[in-house]
Amino acid sequence: MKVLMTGFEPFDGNSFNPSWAAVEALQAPEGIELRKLRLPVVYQKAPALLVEEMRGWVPDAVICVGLADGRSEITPERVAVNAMDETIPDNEGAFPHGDPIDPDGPAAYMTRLPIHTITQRLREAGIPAKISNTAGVYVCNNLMYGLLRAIAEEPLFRDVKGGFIHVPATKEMDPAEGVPVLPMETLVQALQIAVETLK
Ligand code: PCA
Repeated sequence: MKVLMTGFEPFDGNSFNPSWAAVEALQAPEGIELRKLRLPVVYQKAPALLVEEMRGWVPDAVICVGLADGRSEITPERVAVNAMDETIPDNEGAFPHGDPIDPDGPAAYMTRLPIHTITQRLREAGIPAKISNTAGVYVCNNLMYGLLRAIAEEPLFRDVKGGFIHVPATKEMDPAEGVPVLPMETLVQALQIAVETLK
């Protein structure tokens, strides 16, 4: 089974993004061929780079990972919405205020990952986890929307399982006081479990 995993470069003044660090540290579970892609926090580029990689390799599954600073659990995302509206610009200065990702696209796309099973297995392993009902309105949501649109529209990707998982901050990024953190090993273990759930 071929699985593509992505994480993000740092953004918003941070010098570290645990999403990419966790993906980078992940070992391919038995029977899984794993490819990893580090994506820029840029609305226009992240989904395009992902879809380009998918066209070249056609994975069976795609798990995109991003940081959700302030969350205390691993949160598999249920839905991507057709909006860009964060209070900070992306890493190239794009700063949309409520614009649609795709003016002709549907309001939302639902995940194609088994998020209930993933969440349950994470909890069984003692990892704090919860399904999230919003991936936000920033570059992570934008990437998830682009991924699910490609799966919905391109016949090549018809059977691809795909979706997004947000992870909490870790101490390596030196978060502001009071921001919940999980150990980096826990993030890596959580992604391992998520990938194994797809087998
Ligand atoms: N988190 C941001 C973008 C990149 C990342 O790791 C988000 O949640 O949109």
